[in-house]
This record gives sequence, structure tokens and C-alpha cells, in this order.
Amino acid sequence: MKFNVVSLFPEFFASPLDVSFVGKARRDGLVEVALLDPRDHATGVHRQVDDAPYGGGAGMVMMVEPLAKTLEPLAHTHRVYLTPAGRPLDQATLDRFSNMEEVTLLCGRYEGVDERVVEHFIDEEVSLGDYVLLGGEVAALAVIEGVTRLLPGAVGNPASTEHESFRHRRLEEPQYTRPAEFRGWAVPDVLLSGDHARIEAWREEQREQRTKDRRPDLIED
Ligand code: 6GU
Repeated sequence: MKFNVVSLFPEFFASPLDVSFVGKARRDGLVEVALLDPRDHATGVHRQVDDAPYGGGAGMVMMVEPLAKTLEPLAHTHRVYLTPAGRPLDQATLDRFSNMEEVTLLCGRYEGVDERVVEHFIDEEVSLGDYVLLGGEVAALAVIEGVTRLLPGAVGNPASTEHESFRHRRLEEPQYTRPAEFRGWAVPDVLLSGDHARIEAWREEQREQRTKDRRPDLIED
């Protein structure tokens, strides 16, 4: 699978794409990431990529020409614009992307991009959630990491992406490992009982309780 990342700050991606799981997946040839800087397509002595908004207002808008020249050759890919005005990213979206051959991620900065870019060169707009960041770069990394772990051959244990949070609309139960007691803080007895039916019943109850307390929307929707 290939990602094209369009960003005014390609340096942003250096270490996150090199380390850990995604770094290994790239070295193994499972996933490829190309970084594209719209400034490479900027014209004029100042190589300008942003300008003041028509109609006035604060901040700057990413200009149509450098983005058009960057995105037009990528019409064969699924082009996603990362913006707080998009649909919130969820597991179903990551699953969908993981079945595509090539996905392009446009990272907005400043007040966003000229809307003509969205109209002519974007297939889908995605947000990380209801809060404001400085740009789409963190969201692009979230998409790459969330998709990479779904790719066949990426996870050591194939069962581990099956039973996780959100697929079944429940949060995960708490986990413990050795020692059984630390500073007097004990692991719940049931987990040491060896009674697998009781353990599964306890885990199920924990998932339900947590979801009810923290994410009632997952149950009600
Ligand atoms: Cl994709 N971009 C920015 N700038 N802020 C965000 C976001 C994206 N998702 C949530 N907040």
C-alpha cells in the first residue's frame, strides 16, 4: 500500500515514520510513504503557497495553484483532505482505507485550503475530532499508523486486531501483568483464578461498565 502525504512541513514526518511499527512496515516494504511539498510547485520569486482570504478575516489560506499541481497527477489515488471540518475519523474509515492501493493525505495548515482545491482534487474530508490543531500533519500520521497495523502481515498476532475496541463498539477491559502485587496494589483475584469462564465474564462486565461510564454514545447509537 502507498501513501502520498502532501504537507508544507515534510520534516514533521521524519522520525514518526521511521520508528516502531510503521518504520518496520516501511522497511519490510509493506507500506510506502512519499512526502510531497506543495512549495516545490510554487511560482514567483517568493515561492508563495498561502495568501490572505478573500472577504477578509484572520490568517492565511493555502493557494490553489501549488496544490492543484501537486494533487492533479494523483487522480488515480483516493485523495483525503485532513481538516477539522471533515467527518470524524473512525475504525470503519481506517478499514476502508486499508483496502485501497494508494491514498493521498492533504495536510491543511493555517485557515485551510482554497475551497476550489477541495471541489476539484479531493474525494473525502476527514477530521481527528472536535478540537483544533495547527494542521493536518498529526491526523495524517494517525491515519498512516491506524491503517498500517491493519495491513496483512503487519501484526504478529492476527487475532489482536479482531477483538479490540470499536469493532464491537465497546471499550477494552483493563489489563495486568506481573507482579501480582506491587506496593500493596493487587491484581483482581479473578484474573489469577485460572477459571476461564469467570475471567471472560469479568472482562465482559468491565467492557460494558467502562463503555457505559465513558462512551455511552457507543451503546446508544
Ligand atoms: Cl485534520 N486538522 C486540524 N488543523 N485540526 C484538527 C484536525 C485536523 N482534526 C482535529 N482537529
